[in-house]
Amino acid sequence: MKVMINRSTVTLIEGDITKEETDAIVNAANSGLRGGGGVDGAIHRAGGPAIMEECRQIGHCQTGHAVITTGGKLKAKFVIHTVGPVYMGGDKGEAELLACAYRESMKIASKKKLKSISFPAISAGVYGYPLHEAARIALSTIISYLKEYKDIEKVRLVLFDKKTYDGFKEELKKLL
Ligand code: AR6
Repeated sequence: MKVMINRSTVTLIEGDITKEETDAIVNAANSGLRGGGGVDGAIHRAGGPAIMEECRQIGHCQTGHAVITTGGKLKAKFVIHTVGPVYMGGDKGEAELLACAYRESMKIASKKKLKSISFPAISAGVYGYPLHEAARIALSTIISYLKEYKDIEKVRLVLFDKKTYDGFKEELKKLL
């Protein structure tokens, strides 16, 4: 599914983010930037040890913030590592922190003059964020950013399985 927001496109696809050829892919990291399972593990495996070495130098990233490294062996030139919130019932500021993780990632991309970026479903795996809520926050944050800033031309949401893809698709339809 693909929609236009001003002059930018937002595309939902079912797939593996490590295969993306956008300027940057976003990693759903942890605050220690130590690597882990899920999409984080997949990105470090595919990108090789150079990315982890840069993460070690950076050292830390707070929840809702983002940092950038090169893409190592990936086709994407950069990896933007952001840390989504662990879902703890929804009344611990999770929604704002999740929105912040998307916004900060896009801000870094803008600052680096990148034109395209791919996101996974941040916090929707091990961190336990309910899929539909996570999708609504992701999409509404991306759309409002693109309405305000026109520099990023292409945003792709790369969803790992059909259930996640369908959840995002339903929420995107509701937002339009
Ligand atoms: N491409 C795209 N999406 C993927 C891929 C992939 N190759 N692999 C998994 N996903 P998660 P979180 C999906 O758990 O919830 C890590 O250990 C997955 O199906 O990766 O933010 C970190 O180090 C799900 O829909 O991230 C942190 O400790 C989505 O990516 C913690 O997990 C996010 O799931 C972060 O948890």
